Amino acid sequence: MKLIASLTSPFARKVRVVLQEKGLACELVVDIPWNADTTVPQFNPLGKVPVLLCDDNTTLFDSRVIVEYLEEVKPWPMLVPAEAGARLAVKRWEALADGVADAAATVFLERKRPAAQQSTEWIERQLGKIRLGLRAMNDDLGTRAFCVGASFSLADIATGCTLGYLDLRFPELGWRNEFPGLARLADVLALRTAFADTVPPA
Ligand SMILES: N[C@@H](CCC(=O)N[C@@H](CS)C(=O)NCC(=O)O)C(=O)O
Repeated sequence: MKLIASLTSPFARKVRVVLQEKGLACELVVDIPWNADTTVPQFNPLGKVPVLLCDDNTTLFDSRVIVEYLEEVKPWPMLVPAEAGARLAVKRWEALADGVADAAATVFLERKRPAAQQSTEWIERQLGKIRLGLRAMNDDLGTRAFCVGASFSLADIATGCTLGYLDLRFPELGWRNEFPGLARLADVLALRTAFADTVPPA
């Protein structure tokens, strides 16, 4: 298997953490989809990373599909619970964490446009999603050690990757002060090898 990914993408990081947690070998092909020489559209018509090239030449995207595939390929350690209620809760967390990362990436890109073309209304709308999303996750987490139930899951991975992306792109946000539960979770996740090995480069 090969994973086409950029090193700063929170979605690609989620897949890389899952691969490592499961002990699955996969060649990493770094490709920045914004560069003129990107090969990503050859594998994903949407031009987005991550893309997984399977050994039978199938291409898989997006990150949620890839993670579901990896869970099938190697069910242990189990990152998505088998029980329906817990499974839905994990998928919901993943959707929320990915949504916050999406809003953050949108703000990052909007702020890179020439100042005269930027929409402050659009940026505020996305920042609102980030704030409300973080608040919902922090409230849901409460004092538990993990996002869903009593064990580490894909929900923690998705959340950790989104928080890592906020640290990278929005250090001024100060989310740790406002959301201490998430800060505690991020500190615990940072101790895992899979997280430490995939910290996005500054
Ligand atoms: N929902 C997708 C989101 C992927 C995504 O937005 N990737 C960004 C990098 S963080 C990208 O490749 N953007 C390039 C583009 O939009 O053209 C997933 O989970 O894989």
